[in-house]
Amino acid sequence: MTRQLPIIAVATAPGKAGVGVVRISGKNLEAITKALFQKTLKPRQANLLTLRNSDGQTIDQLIAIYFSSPASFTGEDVLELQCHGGPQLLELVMRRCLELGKDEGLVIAEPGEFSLRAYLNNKIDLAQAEAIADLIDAQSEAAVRGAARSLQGTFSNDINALIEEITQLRILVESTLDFPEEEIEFLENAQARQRLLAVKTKLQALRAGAKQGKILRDGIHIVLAGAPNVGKSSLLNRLAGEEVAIVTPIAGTTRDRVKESINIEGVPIHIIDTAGLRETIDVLEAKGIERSWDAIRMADLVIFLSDIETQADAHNLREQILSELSPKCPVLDVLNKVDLFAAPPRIAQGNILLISAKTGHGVEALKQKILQAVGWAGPQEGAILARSRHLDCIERAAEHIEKSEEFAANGNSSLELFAEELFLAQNHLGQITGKLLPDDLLGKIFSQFCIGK
Ligand SMILES: Nc1nc2c(ncn2[C@@H]2O[C@H](COP(=O)(O)OP(=O)(O)OP(=O)(O)O)[C@@H](O)[C@H]2O)c(=O)[nH]1
Ligand SMILES: [Mg+2]
Repeated sequence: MTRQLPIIAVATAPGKAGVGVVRISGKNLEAITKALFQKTLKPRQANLLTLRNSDGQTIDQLIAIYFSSPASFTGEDVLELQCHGGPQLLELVMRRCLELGKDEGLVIAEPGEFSLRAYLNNKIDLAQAEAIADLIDAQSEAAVRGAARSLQGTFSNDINALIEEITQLRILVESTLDFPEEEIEFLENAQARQRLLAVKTKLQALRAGAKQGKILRDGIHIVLAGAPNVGKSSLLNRLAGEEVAIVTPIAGTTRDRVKESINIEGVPIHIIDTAGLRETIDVLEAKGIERSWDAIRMADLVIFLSDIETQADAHNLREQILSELSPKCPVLDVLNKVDLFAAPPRIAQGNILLISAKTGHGVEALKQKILQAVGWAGPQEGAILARSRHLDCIERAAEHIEKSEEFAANGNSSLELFAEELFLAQNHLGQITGKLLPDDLLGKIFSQFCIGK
């Protein structure tokens, strides 16, 4: 993946557009530029130029901008060609560039290779490179803002500051180890205790922020589950604001899973409507129900829907669902069809939500409950976008800090173990920004990017 050859790719999305950008990056692009336009270009200036094929015929009139290393996105020389945005035209431009860049070894970029080069040349760190991909994929305004903040380095700066704090603590330990004759207990050293506390507090704040950031990036996978005919598909349609699933009075209408994504307060919510759960001899329906169970097992949150008129039958089914779920997965109990009653009936259990998929009654409250159940803390000043990878690293770091605290409390005999745990915590944090990340993992992360990024 870390080739030294110059690379080329279309940087804009496939399809027709006013403008399409072709980007070339390499150690030295002067020769390629000269071959394309018969001249060298002053860096950072827009040049209106004509690209011609081998017969001298015009391929396109375009704007070319040359960025000299290291002042470019990748840190290498970059030539950006702003062409007209037709897929065929861009194909011709690419082909001509490859032809004229052949002697220089110009090749088509691999997915994520521009960002990888930016990372390897220290233009951005790994969390920032990931933020570029996340910014492009962002599904809501809040996600765009979060990704932009991560890209600007807000998240990385917090990580680096924490790594620095741990370094300071390690320096303190090392100096204590160097002077064993000074028989003060390490944690009695007020500075050490204070520093450890500061590290813990910061780590907690980072973890909370990353958790929110992960929800904002990945969203929540919700499964609508329940007996046939309770109104699961009607609820999906209500939440989606359109008729995505078929609704009929026949029990067993939904056979396959129906998926729809919406967003609530900027949080992406991926909803799966499933086949109603019941014993059946219908082979097709049984297949659908099997898929319902698969979806339930994978859910971040299950909405267990019952019909207010037949709710008494639902108890066993609910127990069965609970037995299939991980204990971490919340279940929201919802009773549908309250519109069948002139006045909303009194419900004995406090935590059950009453709704009507038909009239929309209670659906806004349900949306709020959904966000609450998955721990969404609402829009936050300075929120970032985060990935599970980041959260894993933070949680591992937190485990090591916790262990370190135990060792430190054991007195000076365990101080070396204390220092070791600090070192491990630092390592995990360093993996977020890419320091100390194994190469294979690096390749894996960048290969998930699209070509041209
Ligand atoms: N009065 C009333 N009827 C509803 C409501 N929600 C759904 N229904 C009706 O209940 C019937 C079943 O609705 P669906 O949404 O298909 O139910 P389902 O749970 O998806 O059913 P299956 O796909 O068979 O499992 C339809 O006739 C709906 O019109 C509601 O809030 N009030
Ligand atoms: Mg249905």
